[in-house]
Amino acid sequence: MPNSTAAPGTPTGPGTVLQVSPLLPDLEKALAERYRTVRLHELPDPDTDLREYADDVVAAVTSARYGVGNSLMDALPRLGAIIHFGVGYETTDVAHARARGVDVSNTPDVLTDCVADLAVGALIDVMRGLSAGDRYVRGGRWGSAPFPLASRVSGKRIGILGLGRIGRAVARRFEGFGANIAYCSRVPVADVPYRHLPTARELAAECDALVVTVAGGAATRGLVSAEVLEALGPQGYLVNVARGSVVDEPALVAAVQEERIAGAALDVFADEPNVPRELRDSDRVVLLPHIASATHETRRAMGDLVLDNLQRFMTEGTLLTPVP
Ligand code: 8YV
Repeated sequence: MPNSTAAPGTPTGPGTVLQVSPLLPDLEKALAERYRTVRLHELPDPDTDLREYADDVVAAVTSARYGVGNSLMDALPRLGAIIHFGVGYETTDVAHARARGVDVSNTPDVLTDCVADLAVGALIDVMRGLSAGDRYVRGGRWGSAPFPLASRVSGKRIGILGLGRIGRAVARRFEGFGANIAYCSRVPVADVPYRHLPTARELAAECDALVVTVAGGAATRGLVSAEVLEALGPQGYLVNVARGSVVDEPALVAAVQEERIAGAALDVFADEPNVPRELRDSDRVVLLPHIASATHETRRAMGDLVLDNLQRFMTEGTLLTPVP
């Protein structure tokens, strides 16, 4: 029988793993083979049906998109770990988890290269008009109207908003483009050769392209405001591979429509999968369905890191990559 009085964080007996959201098929299979796993999202009536398992759940596996809400956490008396598939974990209230003795992990590092690759590709796309050029050829317009000239990428001033692992990887890549790189973060980062600017507005005013790589959550909500977009200006481009919440989306829509910025390449949105019609209708915007980490290699590595965290927790009661 599960010990319903065990302190959170203490894996007494094997315990049940709660899978909170859909995950990669291979990861779901491994969870089901290795642990007694309950898929919350597949229960006919999750709130009621969970009661049958709640006392036995010791770990929850979820994705950056869903996290674990406080009421779910509170319904699981033996919960000791929340393991996220993804580097972002703003959908889980970490302070609430810690207060309950629940440890939290994410999947850093393994996705850094792919996210940085995509940020660079997205900026080249919007500045050189790759997707727009593709639409032009497919639409049979080649030959009837000239394709407009684009903006050079090499040698430009690139501003990185949030110089964490992903921001640094983006910066390193743009070094190869002879870019002049500056960044904004709460405190200057030691050991980087890039110029630090204290505010997003100052950074935007001093760059040709602003690449957003800062973590999501309350602290960064609306950081790319109307004022920041104004500072970026009609020759400036925005790339967002972080979270839709970081950008004031209505302000961005207005800036795109009124041609107050040159363009934007967006992998994330305020209300995914819903993308404002004004953005979908604009040729100055490159739109991607939140795919920055979505390669076979990286998603496999993220899944492996989830399993490694879970195994460590189930055997030793600790996590391999706890969130800071
Ligand atoms: C994934 C992400 O799309 O790592 C993150 O924070 O946003 C992406 O890598 C996400 O984990 C899937 O839910």
